[in-house]
Amino acid sequence: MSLLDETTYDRIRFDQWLAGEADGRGLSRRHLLQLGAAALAGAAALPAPAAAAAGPIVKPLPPELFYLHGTNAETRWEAMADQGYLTPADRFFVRNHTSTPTIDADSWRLELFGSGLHKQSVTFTYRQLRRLPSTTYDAVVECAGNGRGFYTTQQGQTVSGTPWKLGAVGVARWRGVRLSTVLHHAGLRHDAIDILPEGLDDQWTTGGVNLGHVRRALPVVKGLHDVLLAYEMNGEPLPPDHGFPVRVVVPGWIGISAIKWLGRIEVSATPLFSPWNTQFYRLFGPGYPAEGEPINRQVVKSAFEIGWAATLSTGHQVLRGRSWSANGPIRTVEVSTDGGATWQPATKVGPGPAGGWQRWAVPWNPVTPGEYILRARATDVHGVTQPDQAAYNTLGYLFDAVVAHPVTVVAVS
Ligand SMILES: Nc1nc2c(c(=O)[nH]1)N[C@H]1C(S)=C(S)[C@@H](COP(=O)(O)O)O[C@H]1N2
Ligand SMILES: [Mo]
Repeated sequence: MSLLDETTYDRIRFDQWLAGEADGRGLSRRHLLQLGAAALAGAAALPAPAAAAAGPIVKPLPPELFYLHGTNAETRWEAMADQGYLTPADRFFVRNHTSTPTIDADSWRLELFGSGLHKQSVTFTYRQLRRLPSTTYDAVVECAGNGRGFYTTQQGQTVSGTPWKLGAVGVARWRGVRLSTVLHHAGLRHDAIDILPEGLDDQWTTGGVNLGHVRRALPVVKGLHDVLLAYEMNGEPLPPDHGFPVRVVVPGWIGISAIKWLGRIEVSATPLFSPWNTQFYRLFGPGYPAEGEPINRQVVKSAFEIGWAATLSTGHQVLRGRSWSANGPIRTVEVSTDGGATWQPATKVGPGPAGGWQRWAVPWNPVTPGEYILRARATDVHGVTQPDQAAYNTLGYLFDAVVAHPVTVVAVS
């Protein structure tokens, strides 16, 4: 059992939290158990965000690149056609609990504090962070609710939360300083076990309860392993919507771990927890205990780089898409254009490293105009294949089923 594994970690901390050993900051067990019953009401009952003058998202959101969902913007998959391996920042999805804050890098400070440090508190300026040795890697950021809309539209089930199609995912090249470097500079005690990064965006209120700043705990072992405090995305300073001046990147873990607009990190010698561990990002519903199951790592998914219900032409063409898995690289992708009766293997395009995605292509030659359903089904290196049905949970996380993608084929005139 390794705390590097999100499920193991969550299970252990949750038990500690129930036993009163983990600091849940004001969350009561009674409150949590109500959630089992009320999970459906949870995210759906979000009050409209206080309208910031500039709107919740700063960057342009042209309708050909994004679907809008309240404070969030979803990448349209047709906007990934003809793009390279990385998702360009101008079309990367945005998931904001409230609004993108405006932060001045010169006056910004990162504060580390808590019982896991030798000193009471240590602060870093933006300049100081940028002077520390840097690391660059490519990593997926994917919302745990990506694909949620298909629980309803494809499986006829009621879920709460943003009804994303498959566009709440992106891969970027992140550059920054390793959290391990920052922790060592700050003076990490050997008995430190948990860290809790917290955002500088507004506190979040849901169901009439102010849950405070967006934050989610992770174990020090994961923090020392591969977590990055990123200040660049695809070779440019982080855009405001993606966490300027500094965000957390947690490879393999669900999107909520990647705290944007990082302001404070609690480092603790005792277990830490937040509502983003106990109340959200858990699996609730029939078949799950009242207190929910810890969420697993992200699941295997595939998407065509084609618009939803797009119009295509008869004749020779190439269908392109991407598949990804948090378990490791993608081994195979199969595509069906005939309602799942037959499947043909797709050809891999370019690299498909662990922690990223695999681009693929398959030729198609529809002769007859009409309505078609495209399906793509990936299998990862561990042999995990996308199922026909995703396992239902009320908050609609981890949709992994093969998606039935409708297109209309018209005759070329
Ligand atoms: N401070 C802060 N960090 C945050 C969030 C947020 O609302 N506030 N949203 C989280 C969620 S749920 C996801 S999926 C990712 C999305 O990252 P992106 O907006 O850069 O795509 O950021 C995470 N980090
Ligand atoms: Mo998310």
